[in-house]
Amino acid sequence: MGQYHSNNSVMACQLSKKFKLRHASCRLAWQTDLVYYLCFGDFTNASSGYNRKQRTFRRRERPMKRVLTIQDISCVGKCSITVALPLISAMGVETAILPSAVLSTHTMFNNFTVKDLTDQFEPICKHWKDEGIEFDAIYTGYLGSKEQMDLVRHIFKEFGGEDTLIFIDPVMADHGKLYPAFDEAYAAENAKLCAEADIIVPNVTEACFMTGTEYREDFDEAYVQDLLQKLAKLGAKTVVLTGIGLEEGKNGVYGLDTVSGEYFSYSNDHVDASYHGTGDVFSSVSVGGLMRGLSLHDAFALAADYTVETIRATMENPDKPWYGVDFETTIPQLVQGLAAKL
Ligand code: PXL
Repeated sequence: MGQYHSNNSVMACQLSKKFKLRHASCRLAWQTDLVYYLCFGDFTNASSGYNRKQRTFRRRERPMKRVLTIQDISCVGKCSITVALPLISAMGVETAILPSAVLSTHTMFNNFTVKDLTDQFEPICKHWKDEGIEFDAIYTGYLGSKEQMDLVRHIFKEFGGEDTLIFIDPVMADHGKLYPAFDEAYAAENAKLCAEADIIVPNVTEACFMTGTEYREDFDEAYVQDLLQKLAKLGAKTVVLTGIGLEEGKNGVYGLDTVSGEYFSYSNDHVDASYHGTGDVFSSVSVGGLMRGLSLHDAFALAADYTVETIRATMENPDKPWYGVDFETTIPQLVQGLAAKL
């Protein structure tokens, strides 16, 4: 597992210069915040600091939240980072990326190429540490290997303070099957990683693989609640199942707050179409909403509504894309939907 040592001897002579620079930039940031406060009477999205210990969102005085998302870059295919970056940014949240791999396309295409970037995690994170960079949330999606998950766990420790939201989408399977790159051992590792999270958002297939539960297409509320209880035992604080339709023609999320023991749910119309990357759309909007200070319920509702709206828009596209959704056309609605909930 990688360690992030800082090479103090090499850097010693530059430290005082660096400190002065950083001090100056902090002062500038503080002054910018103050000017903003005096002009608008509030900080842009200052109410969304997430306190891990107290599990509350408290006021923080950073005018724009910064999310780190760790997942692959699929150059073509509209998933992972190419979805997270535009959507979270459009929601007014800075989006930093740590690419886990570069693929020519996502893995539903044939003959895709892959360049694993695990060896870049350590130097990139070391540089961030040296620069004093912090994150308000760390959001992980599709990862490539157990080794990467170990490094991600380390990143949670290094960059995940009390106020940092850890949001894990354990992307690895759908419709009862693991994606081509993964096996059951990978699912077991994903289950261990989920123990570190504040919020996890598996679909039913992923939840079944992580908890050793038999997968069912046709399920009822008792099955969903049982699955949530098993997920809760993995250790995350809030566990949310996506793709849950308990009523005819409905689809949505069903979650459990493991501290209060309360279940919650939200559903929208079921749209009879399946596209890659819709889970990434849902997770990205949820993270963006939480960073903008929305409650869990409002963030998930916004994400569910936006995902349905985007699937509908995609179905209207005469080109009939099969590999990803046309989120580009619905970004204005996302921004409006967010504004209505703020
Ligand atoms: O959207 C999930 C996803 C992310 N990244 C890659 C994928 C997939 C789903 O197939 O292949 C590389």
